[in-house]
Amino acid sequence: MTQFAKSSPLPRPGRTLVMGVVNVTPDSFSDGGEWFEPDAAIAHGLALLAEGADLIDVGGESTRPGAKRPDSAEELRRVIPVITALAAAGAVVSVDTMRSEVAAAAIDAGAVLVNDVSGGRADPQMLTTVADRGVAYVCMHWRGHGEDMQSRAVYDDVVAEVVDELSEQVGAALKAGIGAERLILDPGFGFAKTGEHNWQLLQRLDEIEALGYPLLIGVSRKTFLGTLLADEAGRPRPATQRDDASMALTALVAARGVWGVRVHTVRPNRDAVAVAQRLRTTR
Ligand code: PMM
Repeated sequence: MTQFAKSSPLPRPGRTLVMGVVNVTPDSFSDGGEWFEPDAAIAHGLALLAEGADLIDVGGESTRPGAKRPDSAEELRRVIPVITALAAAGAVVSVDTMRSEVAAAAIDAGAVLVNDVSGGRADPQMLTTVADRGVAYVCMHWRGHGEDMQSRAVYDDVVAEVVDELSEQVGAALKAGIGAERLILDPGFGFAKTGEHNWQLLQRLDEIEALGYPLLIGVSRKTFLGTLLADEAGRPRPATQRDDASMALTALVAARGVWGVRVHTVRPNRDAVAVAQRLRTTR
């Protein structure tokens, strides 16, 4: 198990970390409803842990385009029992939330990383909450909530604009007091991005890496892979049948040494990381 203590620098074990996803939601695009009951979510998290997940990311709000937000009481009801149980079982837990209130309760329940897909833009208290608690923070590129985010997928140069906007978000995080050694960046694949934007970001990942922070890559099961793998009639490949393609991308980004991948299946992605790592370290 990767050591990931509060108030200490991020673990960097020399290979890409694998973050397994537990969506405690009725409506996530990739696995909506499958793990909505707390017992099912806990069992799923434990299964991912047994497969070798370095972290378990627990979320209670679907961020799919067009999704309606649960209120914070409902989000807390969804995630806190699951985080409590997984942390007690020894998992390194991250909480996928845009709300400072949920982040704070999740940290109290044992989470050691806050994965904020809004990168501090959704809740003005988020950055100071994370700074005060001294936990690690995933700062993702974000332009707005799910209900209208795809209308914001307009760029002259997506990579340059993501770099600029993420730099702004990083500046705010540092100003709020989050230690640079606890920051992880994420380009936000599919968040106010078309498939073409996602491919450009993957192609030019070096420009995001140049910001100098560890990178988390979340492409698992996303729509652009469904489009890539569409059948002859043009029907996109369903989300749960995109895992092999997701794993291929894991191998490619692990080969360049990204800090982590956020994925729905753990064992095949751990294997992909092992292959990439073996090649990377062969002289
Ligand atoms: N994607 C989703 C949710 N949370 N967090 C980070 N850091 N990066 C992502 O790309 C990301 C995320 C949406 O996917 P899901 O509904 O399958 O969880």
